[in-house]
Amino acid sequence: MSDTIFTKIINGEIPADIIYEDDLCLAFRDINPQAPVHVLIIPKKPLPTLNNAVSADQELLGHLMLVANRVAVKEGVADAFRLVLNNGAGAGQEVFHIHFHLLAGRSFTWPPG
Ligand code: DGP
Repeated sequence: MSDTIFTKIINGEIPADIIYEDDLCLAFRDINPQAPVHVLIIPKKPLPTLNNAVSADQELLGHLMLVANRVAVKEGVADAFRLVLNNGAGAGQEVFHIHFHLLAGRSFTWPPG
């Protein structure tokens, strides 16, 4: 399978506004923000969808959520943010490399569109 745009960002082949990085993951600003704060948190491991995750990924997936909270604190939005994972094209997934959207800085409605 060819590299997604996110693998290219991980490899430094295309630029991104990276605000957090560690051995397991990366967080950078979404190119098409849907809220004043819109950050993507991605694992460095190229899992296409949550369907591809296995038990061995449990720690990694939990780590992504803890990093999302750390980013929210850093961005000053820890009191109110939305964390979204679109799984599959039917749910709006466009980049097939697992990512959480961290959205904050405006009010949100429920259910989401
Ligand atoms: P999703 O629809 O859940 O697969 O979200 C993919 C997100 O990725 C979408 O909000 C736009 C963002 N995105 C796509 N290409 C790039 C890129 O090259 N750089 C950055 N920073 N974000 C991108």
